[in-house]
Amino acid sequence: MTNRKNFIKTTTLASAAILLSAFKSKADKIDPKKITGKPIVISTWDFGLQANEAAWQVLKDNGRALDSVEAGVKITEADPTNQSVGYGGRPDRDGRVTLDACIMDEFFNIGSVACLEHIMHPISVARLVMEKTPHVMLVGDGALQFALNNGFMKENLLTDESQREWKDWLTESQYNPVINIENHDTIGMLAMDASGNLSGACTTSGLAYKMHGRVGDSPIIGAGLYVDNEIGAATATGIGEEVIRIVGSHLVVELMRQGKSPQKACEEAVLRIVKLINLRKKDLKDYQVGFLALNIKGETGAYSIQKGFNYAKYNADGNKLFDAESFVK
Ligand code: SD4
Repeated sequence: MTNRKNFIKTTTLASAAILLSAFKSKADKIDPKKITGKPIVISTWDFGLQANEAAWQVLKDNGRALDSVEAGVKITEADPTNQSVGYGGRPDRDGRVTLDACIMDEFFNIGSVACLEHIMHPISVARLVMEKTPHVMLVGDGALQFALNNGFMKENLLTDESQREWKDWLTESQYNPVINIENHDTIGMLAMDASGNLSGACTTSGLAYKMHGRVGDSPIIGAGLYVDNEIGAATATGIGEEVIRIVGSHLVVELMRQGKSPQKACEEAVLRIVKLINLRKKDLKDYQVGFLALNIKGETGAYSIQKGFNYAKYNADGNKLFDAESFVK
């Protein structure tokens, strides 16, 4: 007689097999040879152009999308002139540069770090969390210890320029992020490689002069980044609290699953945020959020609340910068 334990074991195995075959048969329907728009990489803001160059080096040699997004955003992380990502990032109100990053591949592998200090490449630590630990997210001291144990160097990430600006800010200590300026430098990058597989990466120092310990959307899988290899991928930039509220990148991917184009999906996610800002009786002019999306056909979309959001796209046509449409014209 089948006892309960065996029954559970058999039914669990059977459901796993059904799920796997459903997953496989759906994936089988997509013939990667028929995807014309690959390889492709897109990333947020104008410095995405430079990051795309590094990502493209990997993609053009038939490299993996995962390797391309890591290589791409590392360029931005190491750039001291970019004051919202990695080295040179604006500090929190205590003068500490704390970094958030996450990465996701075509197998739903995910890794993330938040509130990580002193490490130039949080994206690579996030990848290591994904590949070497049973966890998906490490934060603060734990993330730093993990990085140091794995050979990352402890560095001072606060540049003279960012320190000077922070000291100026301290004289008034007004916490009013200036849209498109103090919160406009996060890099979110999405790529599809020559095999038709998707990956994404997102990395930031977060909002300038945030409270110590504040974590935004960028390291939160589903909020700042989401990738579903059968559907597409999305990433976000702007005020992370608003993105988290609607689990934005996951929402964009789910809208694409329902048949929306990447453009329509980004627009609908932005409209959702606008609706909630109005519902909470906040002033829309204080908010900027932008979404960027890529589907498995290689189509892209981008939309933001305010004007000023742009993104870089590198495909067979070259590496170009595009202005996103916005809700406020
Ligand atoms: C955050 N979303 O920490 C990030 C900031 C950002 O472009 O995207 N800036 O909320």
